[in-house]
Amino acid sequence: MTHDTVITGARVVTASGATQCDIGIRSGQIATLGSELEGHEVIDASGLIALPGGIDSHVHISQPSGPGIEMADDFTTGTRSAACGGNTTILPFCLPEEGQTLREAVTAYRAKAEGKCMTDVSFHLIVKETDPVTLGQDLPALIQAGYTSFKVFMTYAGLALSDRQILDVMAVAKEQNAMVMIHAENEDAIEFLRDQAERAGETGPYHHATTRPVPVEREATHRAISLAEIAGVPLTIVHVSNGEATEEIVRGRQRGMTVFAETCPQYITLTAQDLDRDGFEGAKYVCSPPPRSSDEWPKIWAGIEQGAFDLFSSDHCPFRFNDPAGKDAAGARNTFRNIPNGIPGVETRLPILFSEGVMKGRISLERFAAITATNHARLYGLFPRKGAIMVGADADIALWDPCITKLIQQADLHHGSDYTPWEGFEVTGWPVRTILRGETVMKDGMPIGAPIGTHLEREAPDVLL
Ligand code: DUC
Ligand code: ZN
Ligand code: ZN
Repeated sequence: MTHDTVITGARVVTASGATQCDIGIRSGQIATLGSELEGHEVIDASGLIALPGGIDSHVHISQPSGPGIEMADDFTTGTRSAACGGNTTILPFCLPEEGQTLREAVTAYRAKAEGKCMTDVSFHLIVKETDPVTLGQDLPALIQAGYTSFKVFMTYAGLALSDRQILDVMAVAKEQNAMVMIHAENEDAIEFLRDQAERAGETGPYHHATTRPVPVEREATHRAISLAEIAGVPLTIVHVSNGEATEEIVRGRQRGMTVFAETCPQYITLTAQDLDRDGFEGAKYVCSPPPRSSDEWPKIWAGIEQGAFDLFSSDHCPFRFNDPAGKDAAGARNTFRNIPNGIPGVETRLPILFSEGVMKGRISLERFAAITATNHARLYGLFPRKGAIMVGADADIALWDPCITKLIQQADLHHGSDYTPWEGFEVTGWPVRTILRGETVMKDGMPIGAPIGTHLEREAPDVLL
């Protein structure tokens, strides 16, 4: 039987190996991997690399961010940018607004995304309340409905949970077989350092970094893993920024804990000194945990290379720079405390890792596929439908040209933010075509076609990576 589309000539890479073959696509799924396949449409991918479409499992879009603050991306621009960066699925967080229940928040997010997306989407929940209705009814019902992962915070007033609350939430995850993701930074320690800094007049963007030093993250990482051990649940530590936190993860595993870890491009390419740029420029780099010293980069690379990190995500959390609803919020120039936390990066995540990791010989293409797509699908209940180029999976494929060398520039990106933290950063290798369920959604840097992205219900996490 012929195919709707055949991709010929590419080197086809999965997490478990690479080969030269044709990819035959029928009804949006991969029907055949073989040679001399026939199709109505033939995509000549000679010289290109076919990778599983990227899955970015850590993205913030249209998230409520406080009075007067607005995220730079809605689902139209966020998923457009994701598709142009070689992604076919993203997992944004669903944060209830003040007074909204978790279920109401999910309904509202689904409505915001409906009909707008150029990638498939699925939502992690954010649990910020531990009242009986949330933990006894809403959370179990939502997990059963396919929202099988949620994030809890150890920092931020209004979001941070106490240790007891985290344990109570973990107990629900255990009962319902869901994945707990944790933002590990010690809120009391940050508050102590922030008060000290402000009293000393140290209020510029750079002091966002000095008031969230490595021990703040290391201690919380250790505590999070200990709490998961006490509750008897697997855990994912998101956005790990430094070597000492990574050591805590490795030690937890050595004790027998099932703990997964994620890192992001900012922790191998940016530093705290970026927050110290002239004037208010440093605000462009304010995110949490903050970028560290470049001494930490090799430690994060060792974790990427040797397996401490299972996931490489963007933590795309975009605000506009020249905007009172963004980085230039009321009071932000008076103290770093008021600068919205987060940086854009969904479009540049994959090119940065491809260039710095694969092209510089630090990681194999197979490992690239694992930490940018396959592991995300497994951990968050999307495998085998997503995350691999294999028969029966959705035909979610990114075609990469490893010969393109270019400078990352805001002018070429498709997000809603007005800057990129990687302006002028040179990369080799760029996705030239993104295919979602057999349909091309990006070609040669341009988004294509209607927003065909759909919402994905998810299965339980596969913790046997
Ligand atoms: N944590 C995130 O995961 N994203 C942006 C800001 C933050 O603190
Ligand atoms: Zn976080
Ligand atoms: Zn985040």
